[in-house]
Amino acid sequence: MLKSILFSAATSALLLATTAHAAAINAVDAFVREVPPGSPATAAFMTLQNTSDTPVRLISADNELTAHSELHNHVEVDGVMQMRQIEQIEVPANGEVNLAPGGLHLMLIGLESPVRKGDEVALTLRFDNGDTLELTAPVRPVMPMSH
Ligand SMILES: [Cu+2]
Repeated sequence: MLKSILFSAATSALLLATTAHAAAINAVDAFVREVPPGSPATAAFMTLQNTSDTPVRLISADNELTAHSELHNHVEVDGVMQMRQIEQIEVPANGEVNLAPGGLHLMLIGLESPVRKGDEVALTLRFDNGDTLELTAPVRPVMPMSH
């Protein structure tokens, strides 16, 4: 009996040790753009910070509001800013990348209910080093964008 208790305690300690590795990526100042009722999509913005010595890439995301989340950037085409879906967003080693209105962003596509200031949206970010980051972003109004 004692032996099995000791064994299970040791197993638990081992599990804790393996899951408690330091995450390389932090997300700060995350927020989701307030959009008028009926909008088909909104966007999430944040600063991703990498505290490790190797670049880490954001490769996919989920959000609690819509079935689809896409990584987007803005590019200028013939003097007009357009959104483009991109494969990944790199966070440089010991550096950071800004997801901000008019630039990189996480697109939340397929809204079925309004997104209002004061709401909070749970986001899950997945990185190419195997890390997953869960965060909650408050909804805020943003100055009008080109899309
Ligand atoms: Cu977009």
